[in-house]
Amino acid sequence: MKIQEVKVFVSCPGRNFVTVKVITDEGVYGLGDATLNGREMAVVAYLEEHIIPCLLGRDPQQIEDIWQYLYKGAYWRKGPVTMAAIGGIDMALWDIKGKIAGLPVYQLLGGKSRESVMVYGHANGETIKETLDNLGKLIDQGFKAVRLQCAIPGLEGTYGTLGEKKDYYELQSDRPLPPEQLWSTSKYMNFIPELFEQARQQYGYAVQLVHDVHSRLTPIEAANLGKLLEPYKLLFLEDASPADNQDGYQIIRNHTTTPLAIGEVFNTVWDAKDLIVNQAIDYLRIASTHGGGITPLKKIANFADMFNVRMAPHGAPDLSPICHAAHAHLNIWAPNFGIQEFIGFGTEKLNSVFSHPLSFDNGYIRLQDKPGLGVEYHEEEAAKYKYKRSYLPVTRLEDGTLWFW
Ligand code: GCO
Ligand code: MG
Repeated sequence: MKIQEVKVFVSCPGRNFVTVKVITDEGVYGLGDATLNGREMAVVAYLEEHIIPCLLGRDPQQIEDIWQYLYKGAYWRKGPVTMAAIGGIDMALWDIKGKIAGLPVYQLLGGKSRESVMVYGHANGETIKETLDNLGKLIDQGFKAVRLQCAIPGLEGTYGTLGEKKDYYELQSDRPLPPEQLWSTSKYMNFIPELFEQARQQYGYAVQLVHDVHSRLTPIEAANLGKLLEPYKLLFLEDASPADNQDGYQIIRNHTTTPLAIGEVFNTVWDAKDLIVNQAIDYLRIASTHGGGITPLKKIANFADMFNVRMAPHGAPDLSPICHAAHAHLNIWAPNFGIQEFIGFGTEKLNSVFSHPLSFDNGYIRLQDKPGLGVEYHEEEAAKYKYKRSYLPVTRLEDGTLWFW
């Protein structure tokens, strides 16, 4: 069996998705997600110019060797563009292997460790009341865990709280440059504990709660926030601080027992090695797409397991259903699976482009048994939705200073 052709599609059924299709000379094909939000076309160029020519004629069943060739064989290793490109190819190769074997990918990884995958939803709001009303709605839908994000009074457009009202992505159709948002650590720190205080008063402790800081705090500020939130027993505090310097997490860890999650911007195990070995975090959020595919994610999960770190893959809507399916297979298998972020199955438009094997059942994701990843990509539908340039927002302090993402 040989790789005959690799196609790259960019489509925008609501958001931009980069989809890879690896086609073999025997007709079997595989699909992968190579979407890098806001940098989509850089990955397309990397795939078309630097990866695809090297793949033609190779045996698609040699997943490990192809991964090593694309990662270790390249002088310019790592980075989000490179790893998303490799991730898209790797997923497609696992999809092919599953189709050849007639088995779902989780069976190839080692089989089921559980029947279904626990998820957390998102409750966002412009006020505490709105956020908590949305929490109530998710609990009614069966969610056992929910992330709470609320706009900070006095700070316009806090990231992650605009929800369906005015999505930051939609805001950009007539604003082709990155939107700008304000940040004030003191306003935030003085407000967030109240959100969780009221959440616990209203809904008790049965529901698991999560909060995403989006890397806006320094380690000592994050340590302080972790302490302030301890009474509310979070499942985890996400991206409390950037981890470009992994040592920073030791400062947070030394001061608080609030569990910590990080990793949605990580690309290789090296971004997390010290965090894992020093047991400075509890959940690792690296995505299959951005971490180079299923091959490295399996190894990272096994490595993290030795240090009591559980997997909680990034599940934002800017990852395509192919990545969500890859996560479902990994999550069903991983002995140290923790929880999956889940924001719903998307719009009709999205579902006309991708069919997937996932369903939501009372707080859990179920995965239908299909060979490979179980996703279909409808090329004609996809062609209707052209790529649209988009940016993630930029953050500034109130005096104009550019701040951490
Ligand atoms: C999350 C994330 C997202 C990201 C987005 C970037 O926890 O889901 O923080 O909101 O910012 O996916 O592309
Ligand atoms: Mg996040």
